[in-house]
Amino acid sequence: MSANQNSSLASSFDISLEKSKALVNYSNDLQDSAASSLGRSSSSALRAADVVTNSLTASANPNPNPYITSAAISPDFNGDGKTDKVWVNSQTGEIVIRLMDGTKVLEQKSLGTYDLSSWTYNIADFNNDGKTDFLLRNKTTGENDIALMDGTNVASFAPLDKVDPGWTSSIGDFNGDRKTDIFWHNATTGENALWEMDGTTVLNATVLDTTNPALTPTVVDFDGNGKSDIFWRNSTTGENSVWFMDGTQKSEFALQSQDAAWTPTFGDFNGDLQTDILWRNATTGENKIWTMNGIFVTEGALKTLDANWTSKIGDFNGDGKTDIFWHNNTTGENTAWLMDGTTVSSEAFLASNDPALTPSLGDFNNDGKTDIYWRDQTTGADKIWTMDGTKAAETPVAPEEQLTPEWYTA
Ligand SMILES: [Ca+2]
Ligand SMILES: [Ca+2]
Ligand SMILES: [Ca+2]
Ligand SMILES: [Ca+2]
Repeated sequence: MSANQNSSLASSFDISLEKSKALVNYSNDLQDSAASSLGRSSSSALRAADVVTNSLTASANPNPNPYITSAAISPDFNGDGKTDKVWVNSQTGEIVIRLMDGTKVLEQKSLGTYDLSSWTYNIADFNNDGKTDFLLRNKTTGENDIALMDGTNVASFAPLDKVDPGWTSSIGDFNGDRKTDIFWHNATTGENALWEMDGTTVLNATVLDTTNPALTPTVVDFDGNGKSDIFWRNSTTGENSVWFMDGTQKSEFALQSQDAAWTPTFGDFNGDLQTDILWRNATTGENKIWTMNGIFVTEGALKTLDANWTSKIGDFNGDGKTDIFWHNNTTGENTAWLMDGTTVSSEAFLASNDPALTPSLGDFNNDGKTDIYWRDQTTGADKIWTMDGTKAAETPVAPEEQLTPEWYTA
């Protein structure tokens, strides 16, 4: 990184202590949703054959599903197939990247300091080099910047046009060139736009149809054609629909309604590279899966778990079929459901731990199996569960690598 790039990356130092933590949570939400929506990257996007034949995007990671291996979805700044971690200091606004090597930190570097009350980020892979990049957005000024990463270094940094506050960015690959594009949505007006990207260049900026402001978009790939689609949900009426995208062209279809009590999470539970939906009813605790084939839905009911349980998705046995990790925020109990489409093929009975610990998922050792990072926000004594199907091996994070409580990770 040149001194210039460094200073522009770190140009905003206006620190707001009160709001910083809220922003970190927002960033976490962004990254959570990035991790849970298949189509939004060059990822679900990628057909299996392409992954094998394209040396640029052929990941070092042995998992057969690009959802797990794509650097646009799971942070991997050096492209070694091992998930890396982004840390944000809620007091100073400093952002630090840690390249992971299993349960150890390979290398770390600061990206500078940001006003966390204004700045948010998406991870992406804008140039399809298999190394995670950043889209940085200032939701106060509307400023947008791209940082193309090479390990912990910023290989290229470029400002994009401003987009008014009120617009939110999502990432996907709408034209199937495996370079992340930016989908813009204004939740107040329902306006939508698409920027097709090539590295730091906006190839085309296109205004799409305006939607009912009650609709919330999620980027998916329901037909598995390597071009992202948009799932629209009206969380008040429960109505659902989809835009199948081919670049900026769309075909719109209605899907079955699910009343407002149901919340969708996205995965690929049968490993066919078509995004599927885990529906959870937080009131009744009911869970069910929709495996998608275009607009055709196969529904299967799963076990009921009470409202204290929250889910995250990963692939713990490395078979390319998304599994579900459940954590009980009250009791600290944990379990993992290894999935085969709409059925649970195997259930793990994992150890309980302090309910205050926060799990985040990634494959830190590049064996194709998602691992679990446990953040102890109070003591900093984090630990990593290296997963192998229904088994977890626990390793504490080394004392010299522990981070103080003001550091948050997604
Ligand atoms: Ca890595
Ligand atoms: Ca699927
Ligand atoms: Ca699996
Ligand atoms: Ca692993």
